[in-house]
Amino acid sequence: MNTVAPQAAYAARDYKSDVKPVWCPGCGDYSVLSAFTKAFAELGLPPERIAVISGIGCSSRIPAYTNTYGFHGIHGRALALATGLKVARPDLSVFVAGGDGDGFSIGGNHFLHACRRNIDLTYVVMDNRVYGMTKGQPSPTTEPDWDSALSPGGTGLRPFNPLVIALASGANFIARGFSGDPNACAQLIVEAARHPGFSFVEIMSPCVTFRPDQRNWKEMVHDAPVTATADAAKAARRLMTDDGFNLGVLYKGDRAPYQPELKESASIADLEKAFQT
Ligand SMILES: Cc1ncc(C[n+]2csc(CCOP(=O)(O)OP(=O)(O)O)c2C)c(N)n1
Ligand code: SF4
Repeated sequence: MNTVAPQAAYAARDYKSDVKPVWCPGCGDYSVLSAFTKAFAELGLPPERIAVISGIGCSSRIPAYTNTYGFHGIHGRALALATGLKVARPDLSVFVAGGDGDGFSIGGNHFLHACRRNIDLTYVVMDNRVYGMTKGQPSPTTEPDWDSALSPGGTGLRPFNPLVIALASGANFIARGFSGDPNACAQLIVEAARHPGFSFVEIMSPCVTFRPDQRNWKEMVHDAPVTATADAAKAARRLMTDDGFNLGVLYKGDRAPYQPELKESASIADLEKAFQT
């Protein structure tokens, strides 16, 4: 990551905006916001050297609540925006935040290619296995038997395993956290940001309104019994048999990040002229 030398000591509060979050009381995303600001303080980055980019969803509101640069973009396009920004401004530390619907449904294709490109970005998905903002539709990570008014009897569909897909697509760092432990999540974000290339952190963040059953996650999560591996085949075997509740850094690859050389681009007027001929 293109971090700059810390110029002053920062506290987590220095990265909080004065916009009050509108999440439901008890939503896991409050803790993820706190994890982000703690991580920024630990990284010692001046707010103006950070950009937080998101799509649309409850979780995608994060940029409004941080006082770094930010862009609350369009649904499923956070990684496309962040890729363009990082390529144009490699001096910025670019963080991407969003939900499982944003990242794996409408944004699924961008997720695959962001992993494949391995640009130096830190992508944090607040996975609540539901579309919270639009009132409870199943997402790609929803359990097949989750019965709800909008999916009576469950979808019956096999859920997506984002960590396995990230690994197969080329992500260079893969971790899972739980919002119930914001300090541990902050550490994962710090480690992800320091690791070169595309880092993917899934944070299990309960939607207490549409998935009150997820309050049980605090009893189900546990530290991964193994330390992170750099061996993709070994990581694949572990992730394929993962119970979905293992927390920690699960894969740390050594692929060199992609950073295209910046070239002087043609002006719009020149491009228009070229198209007309
Ligand atoms: C192009 C487009 N399609 C659909 C929507 C409606 N929409 C807004 S947020 C959302 C899903 C949000 O779910 P998720 O990303 O899981 O975030 P959460 O709200 O659970 O944090 C959808 C379908 C939209 N805003 N734009
Ligand atoms: S609907 Fe769910 S995800 Fe959205 S703010 Fe409420 S608890 Fe959080």
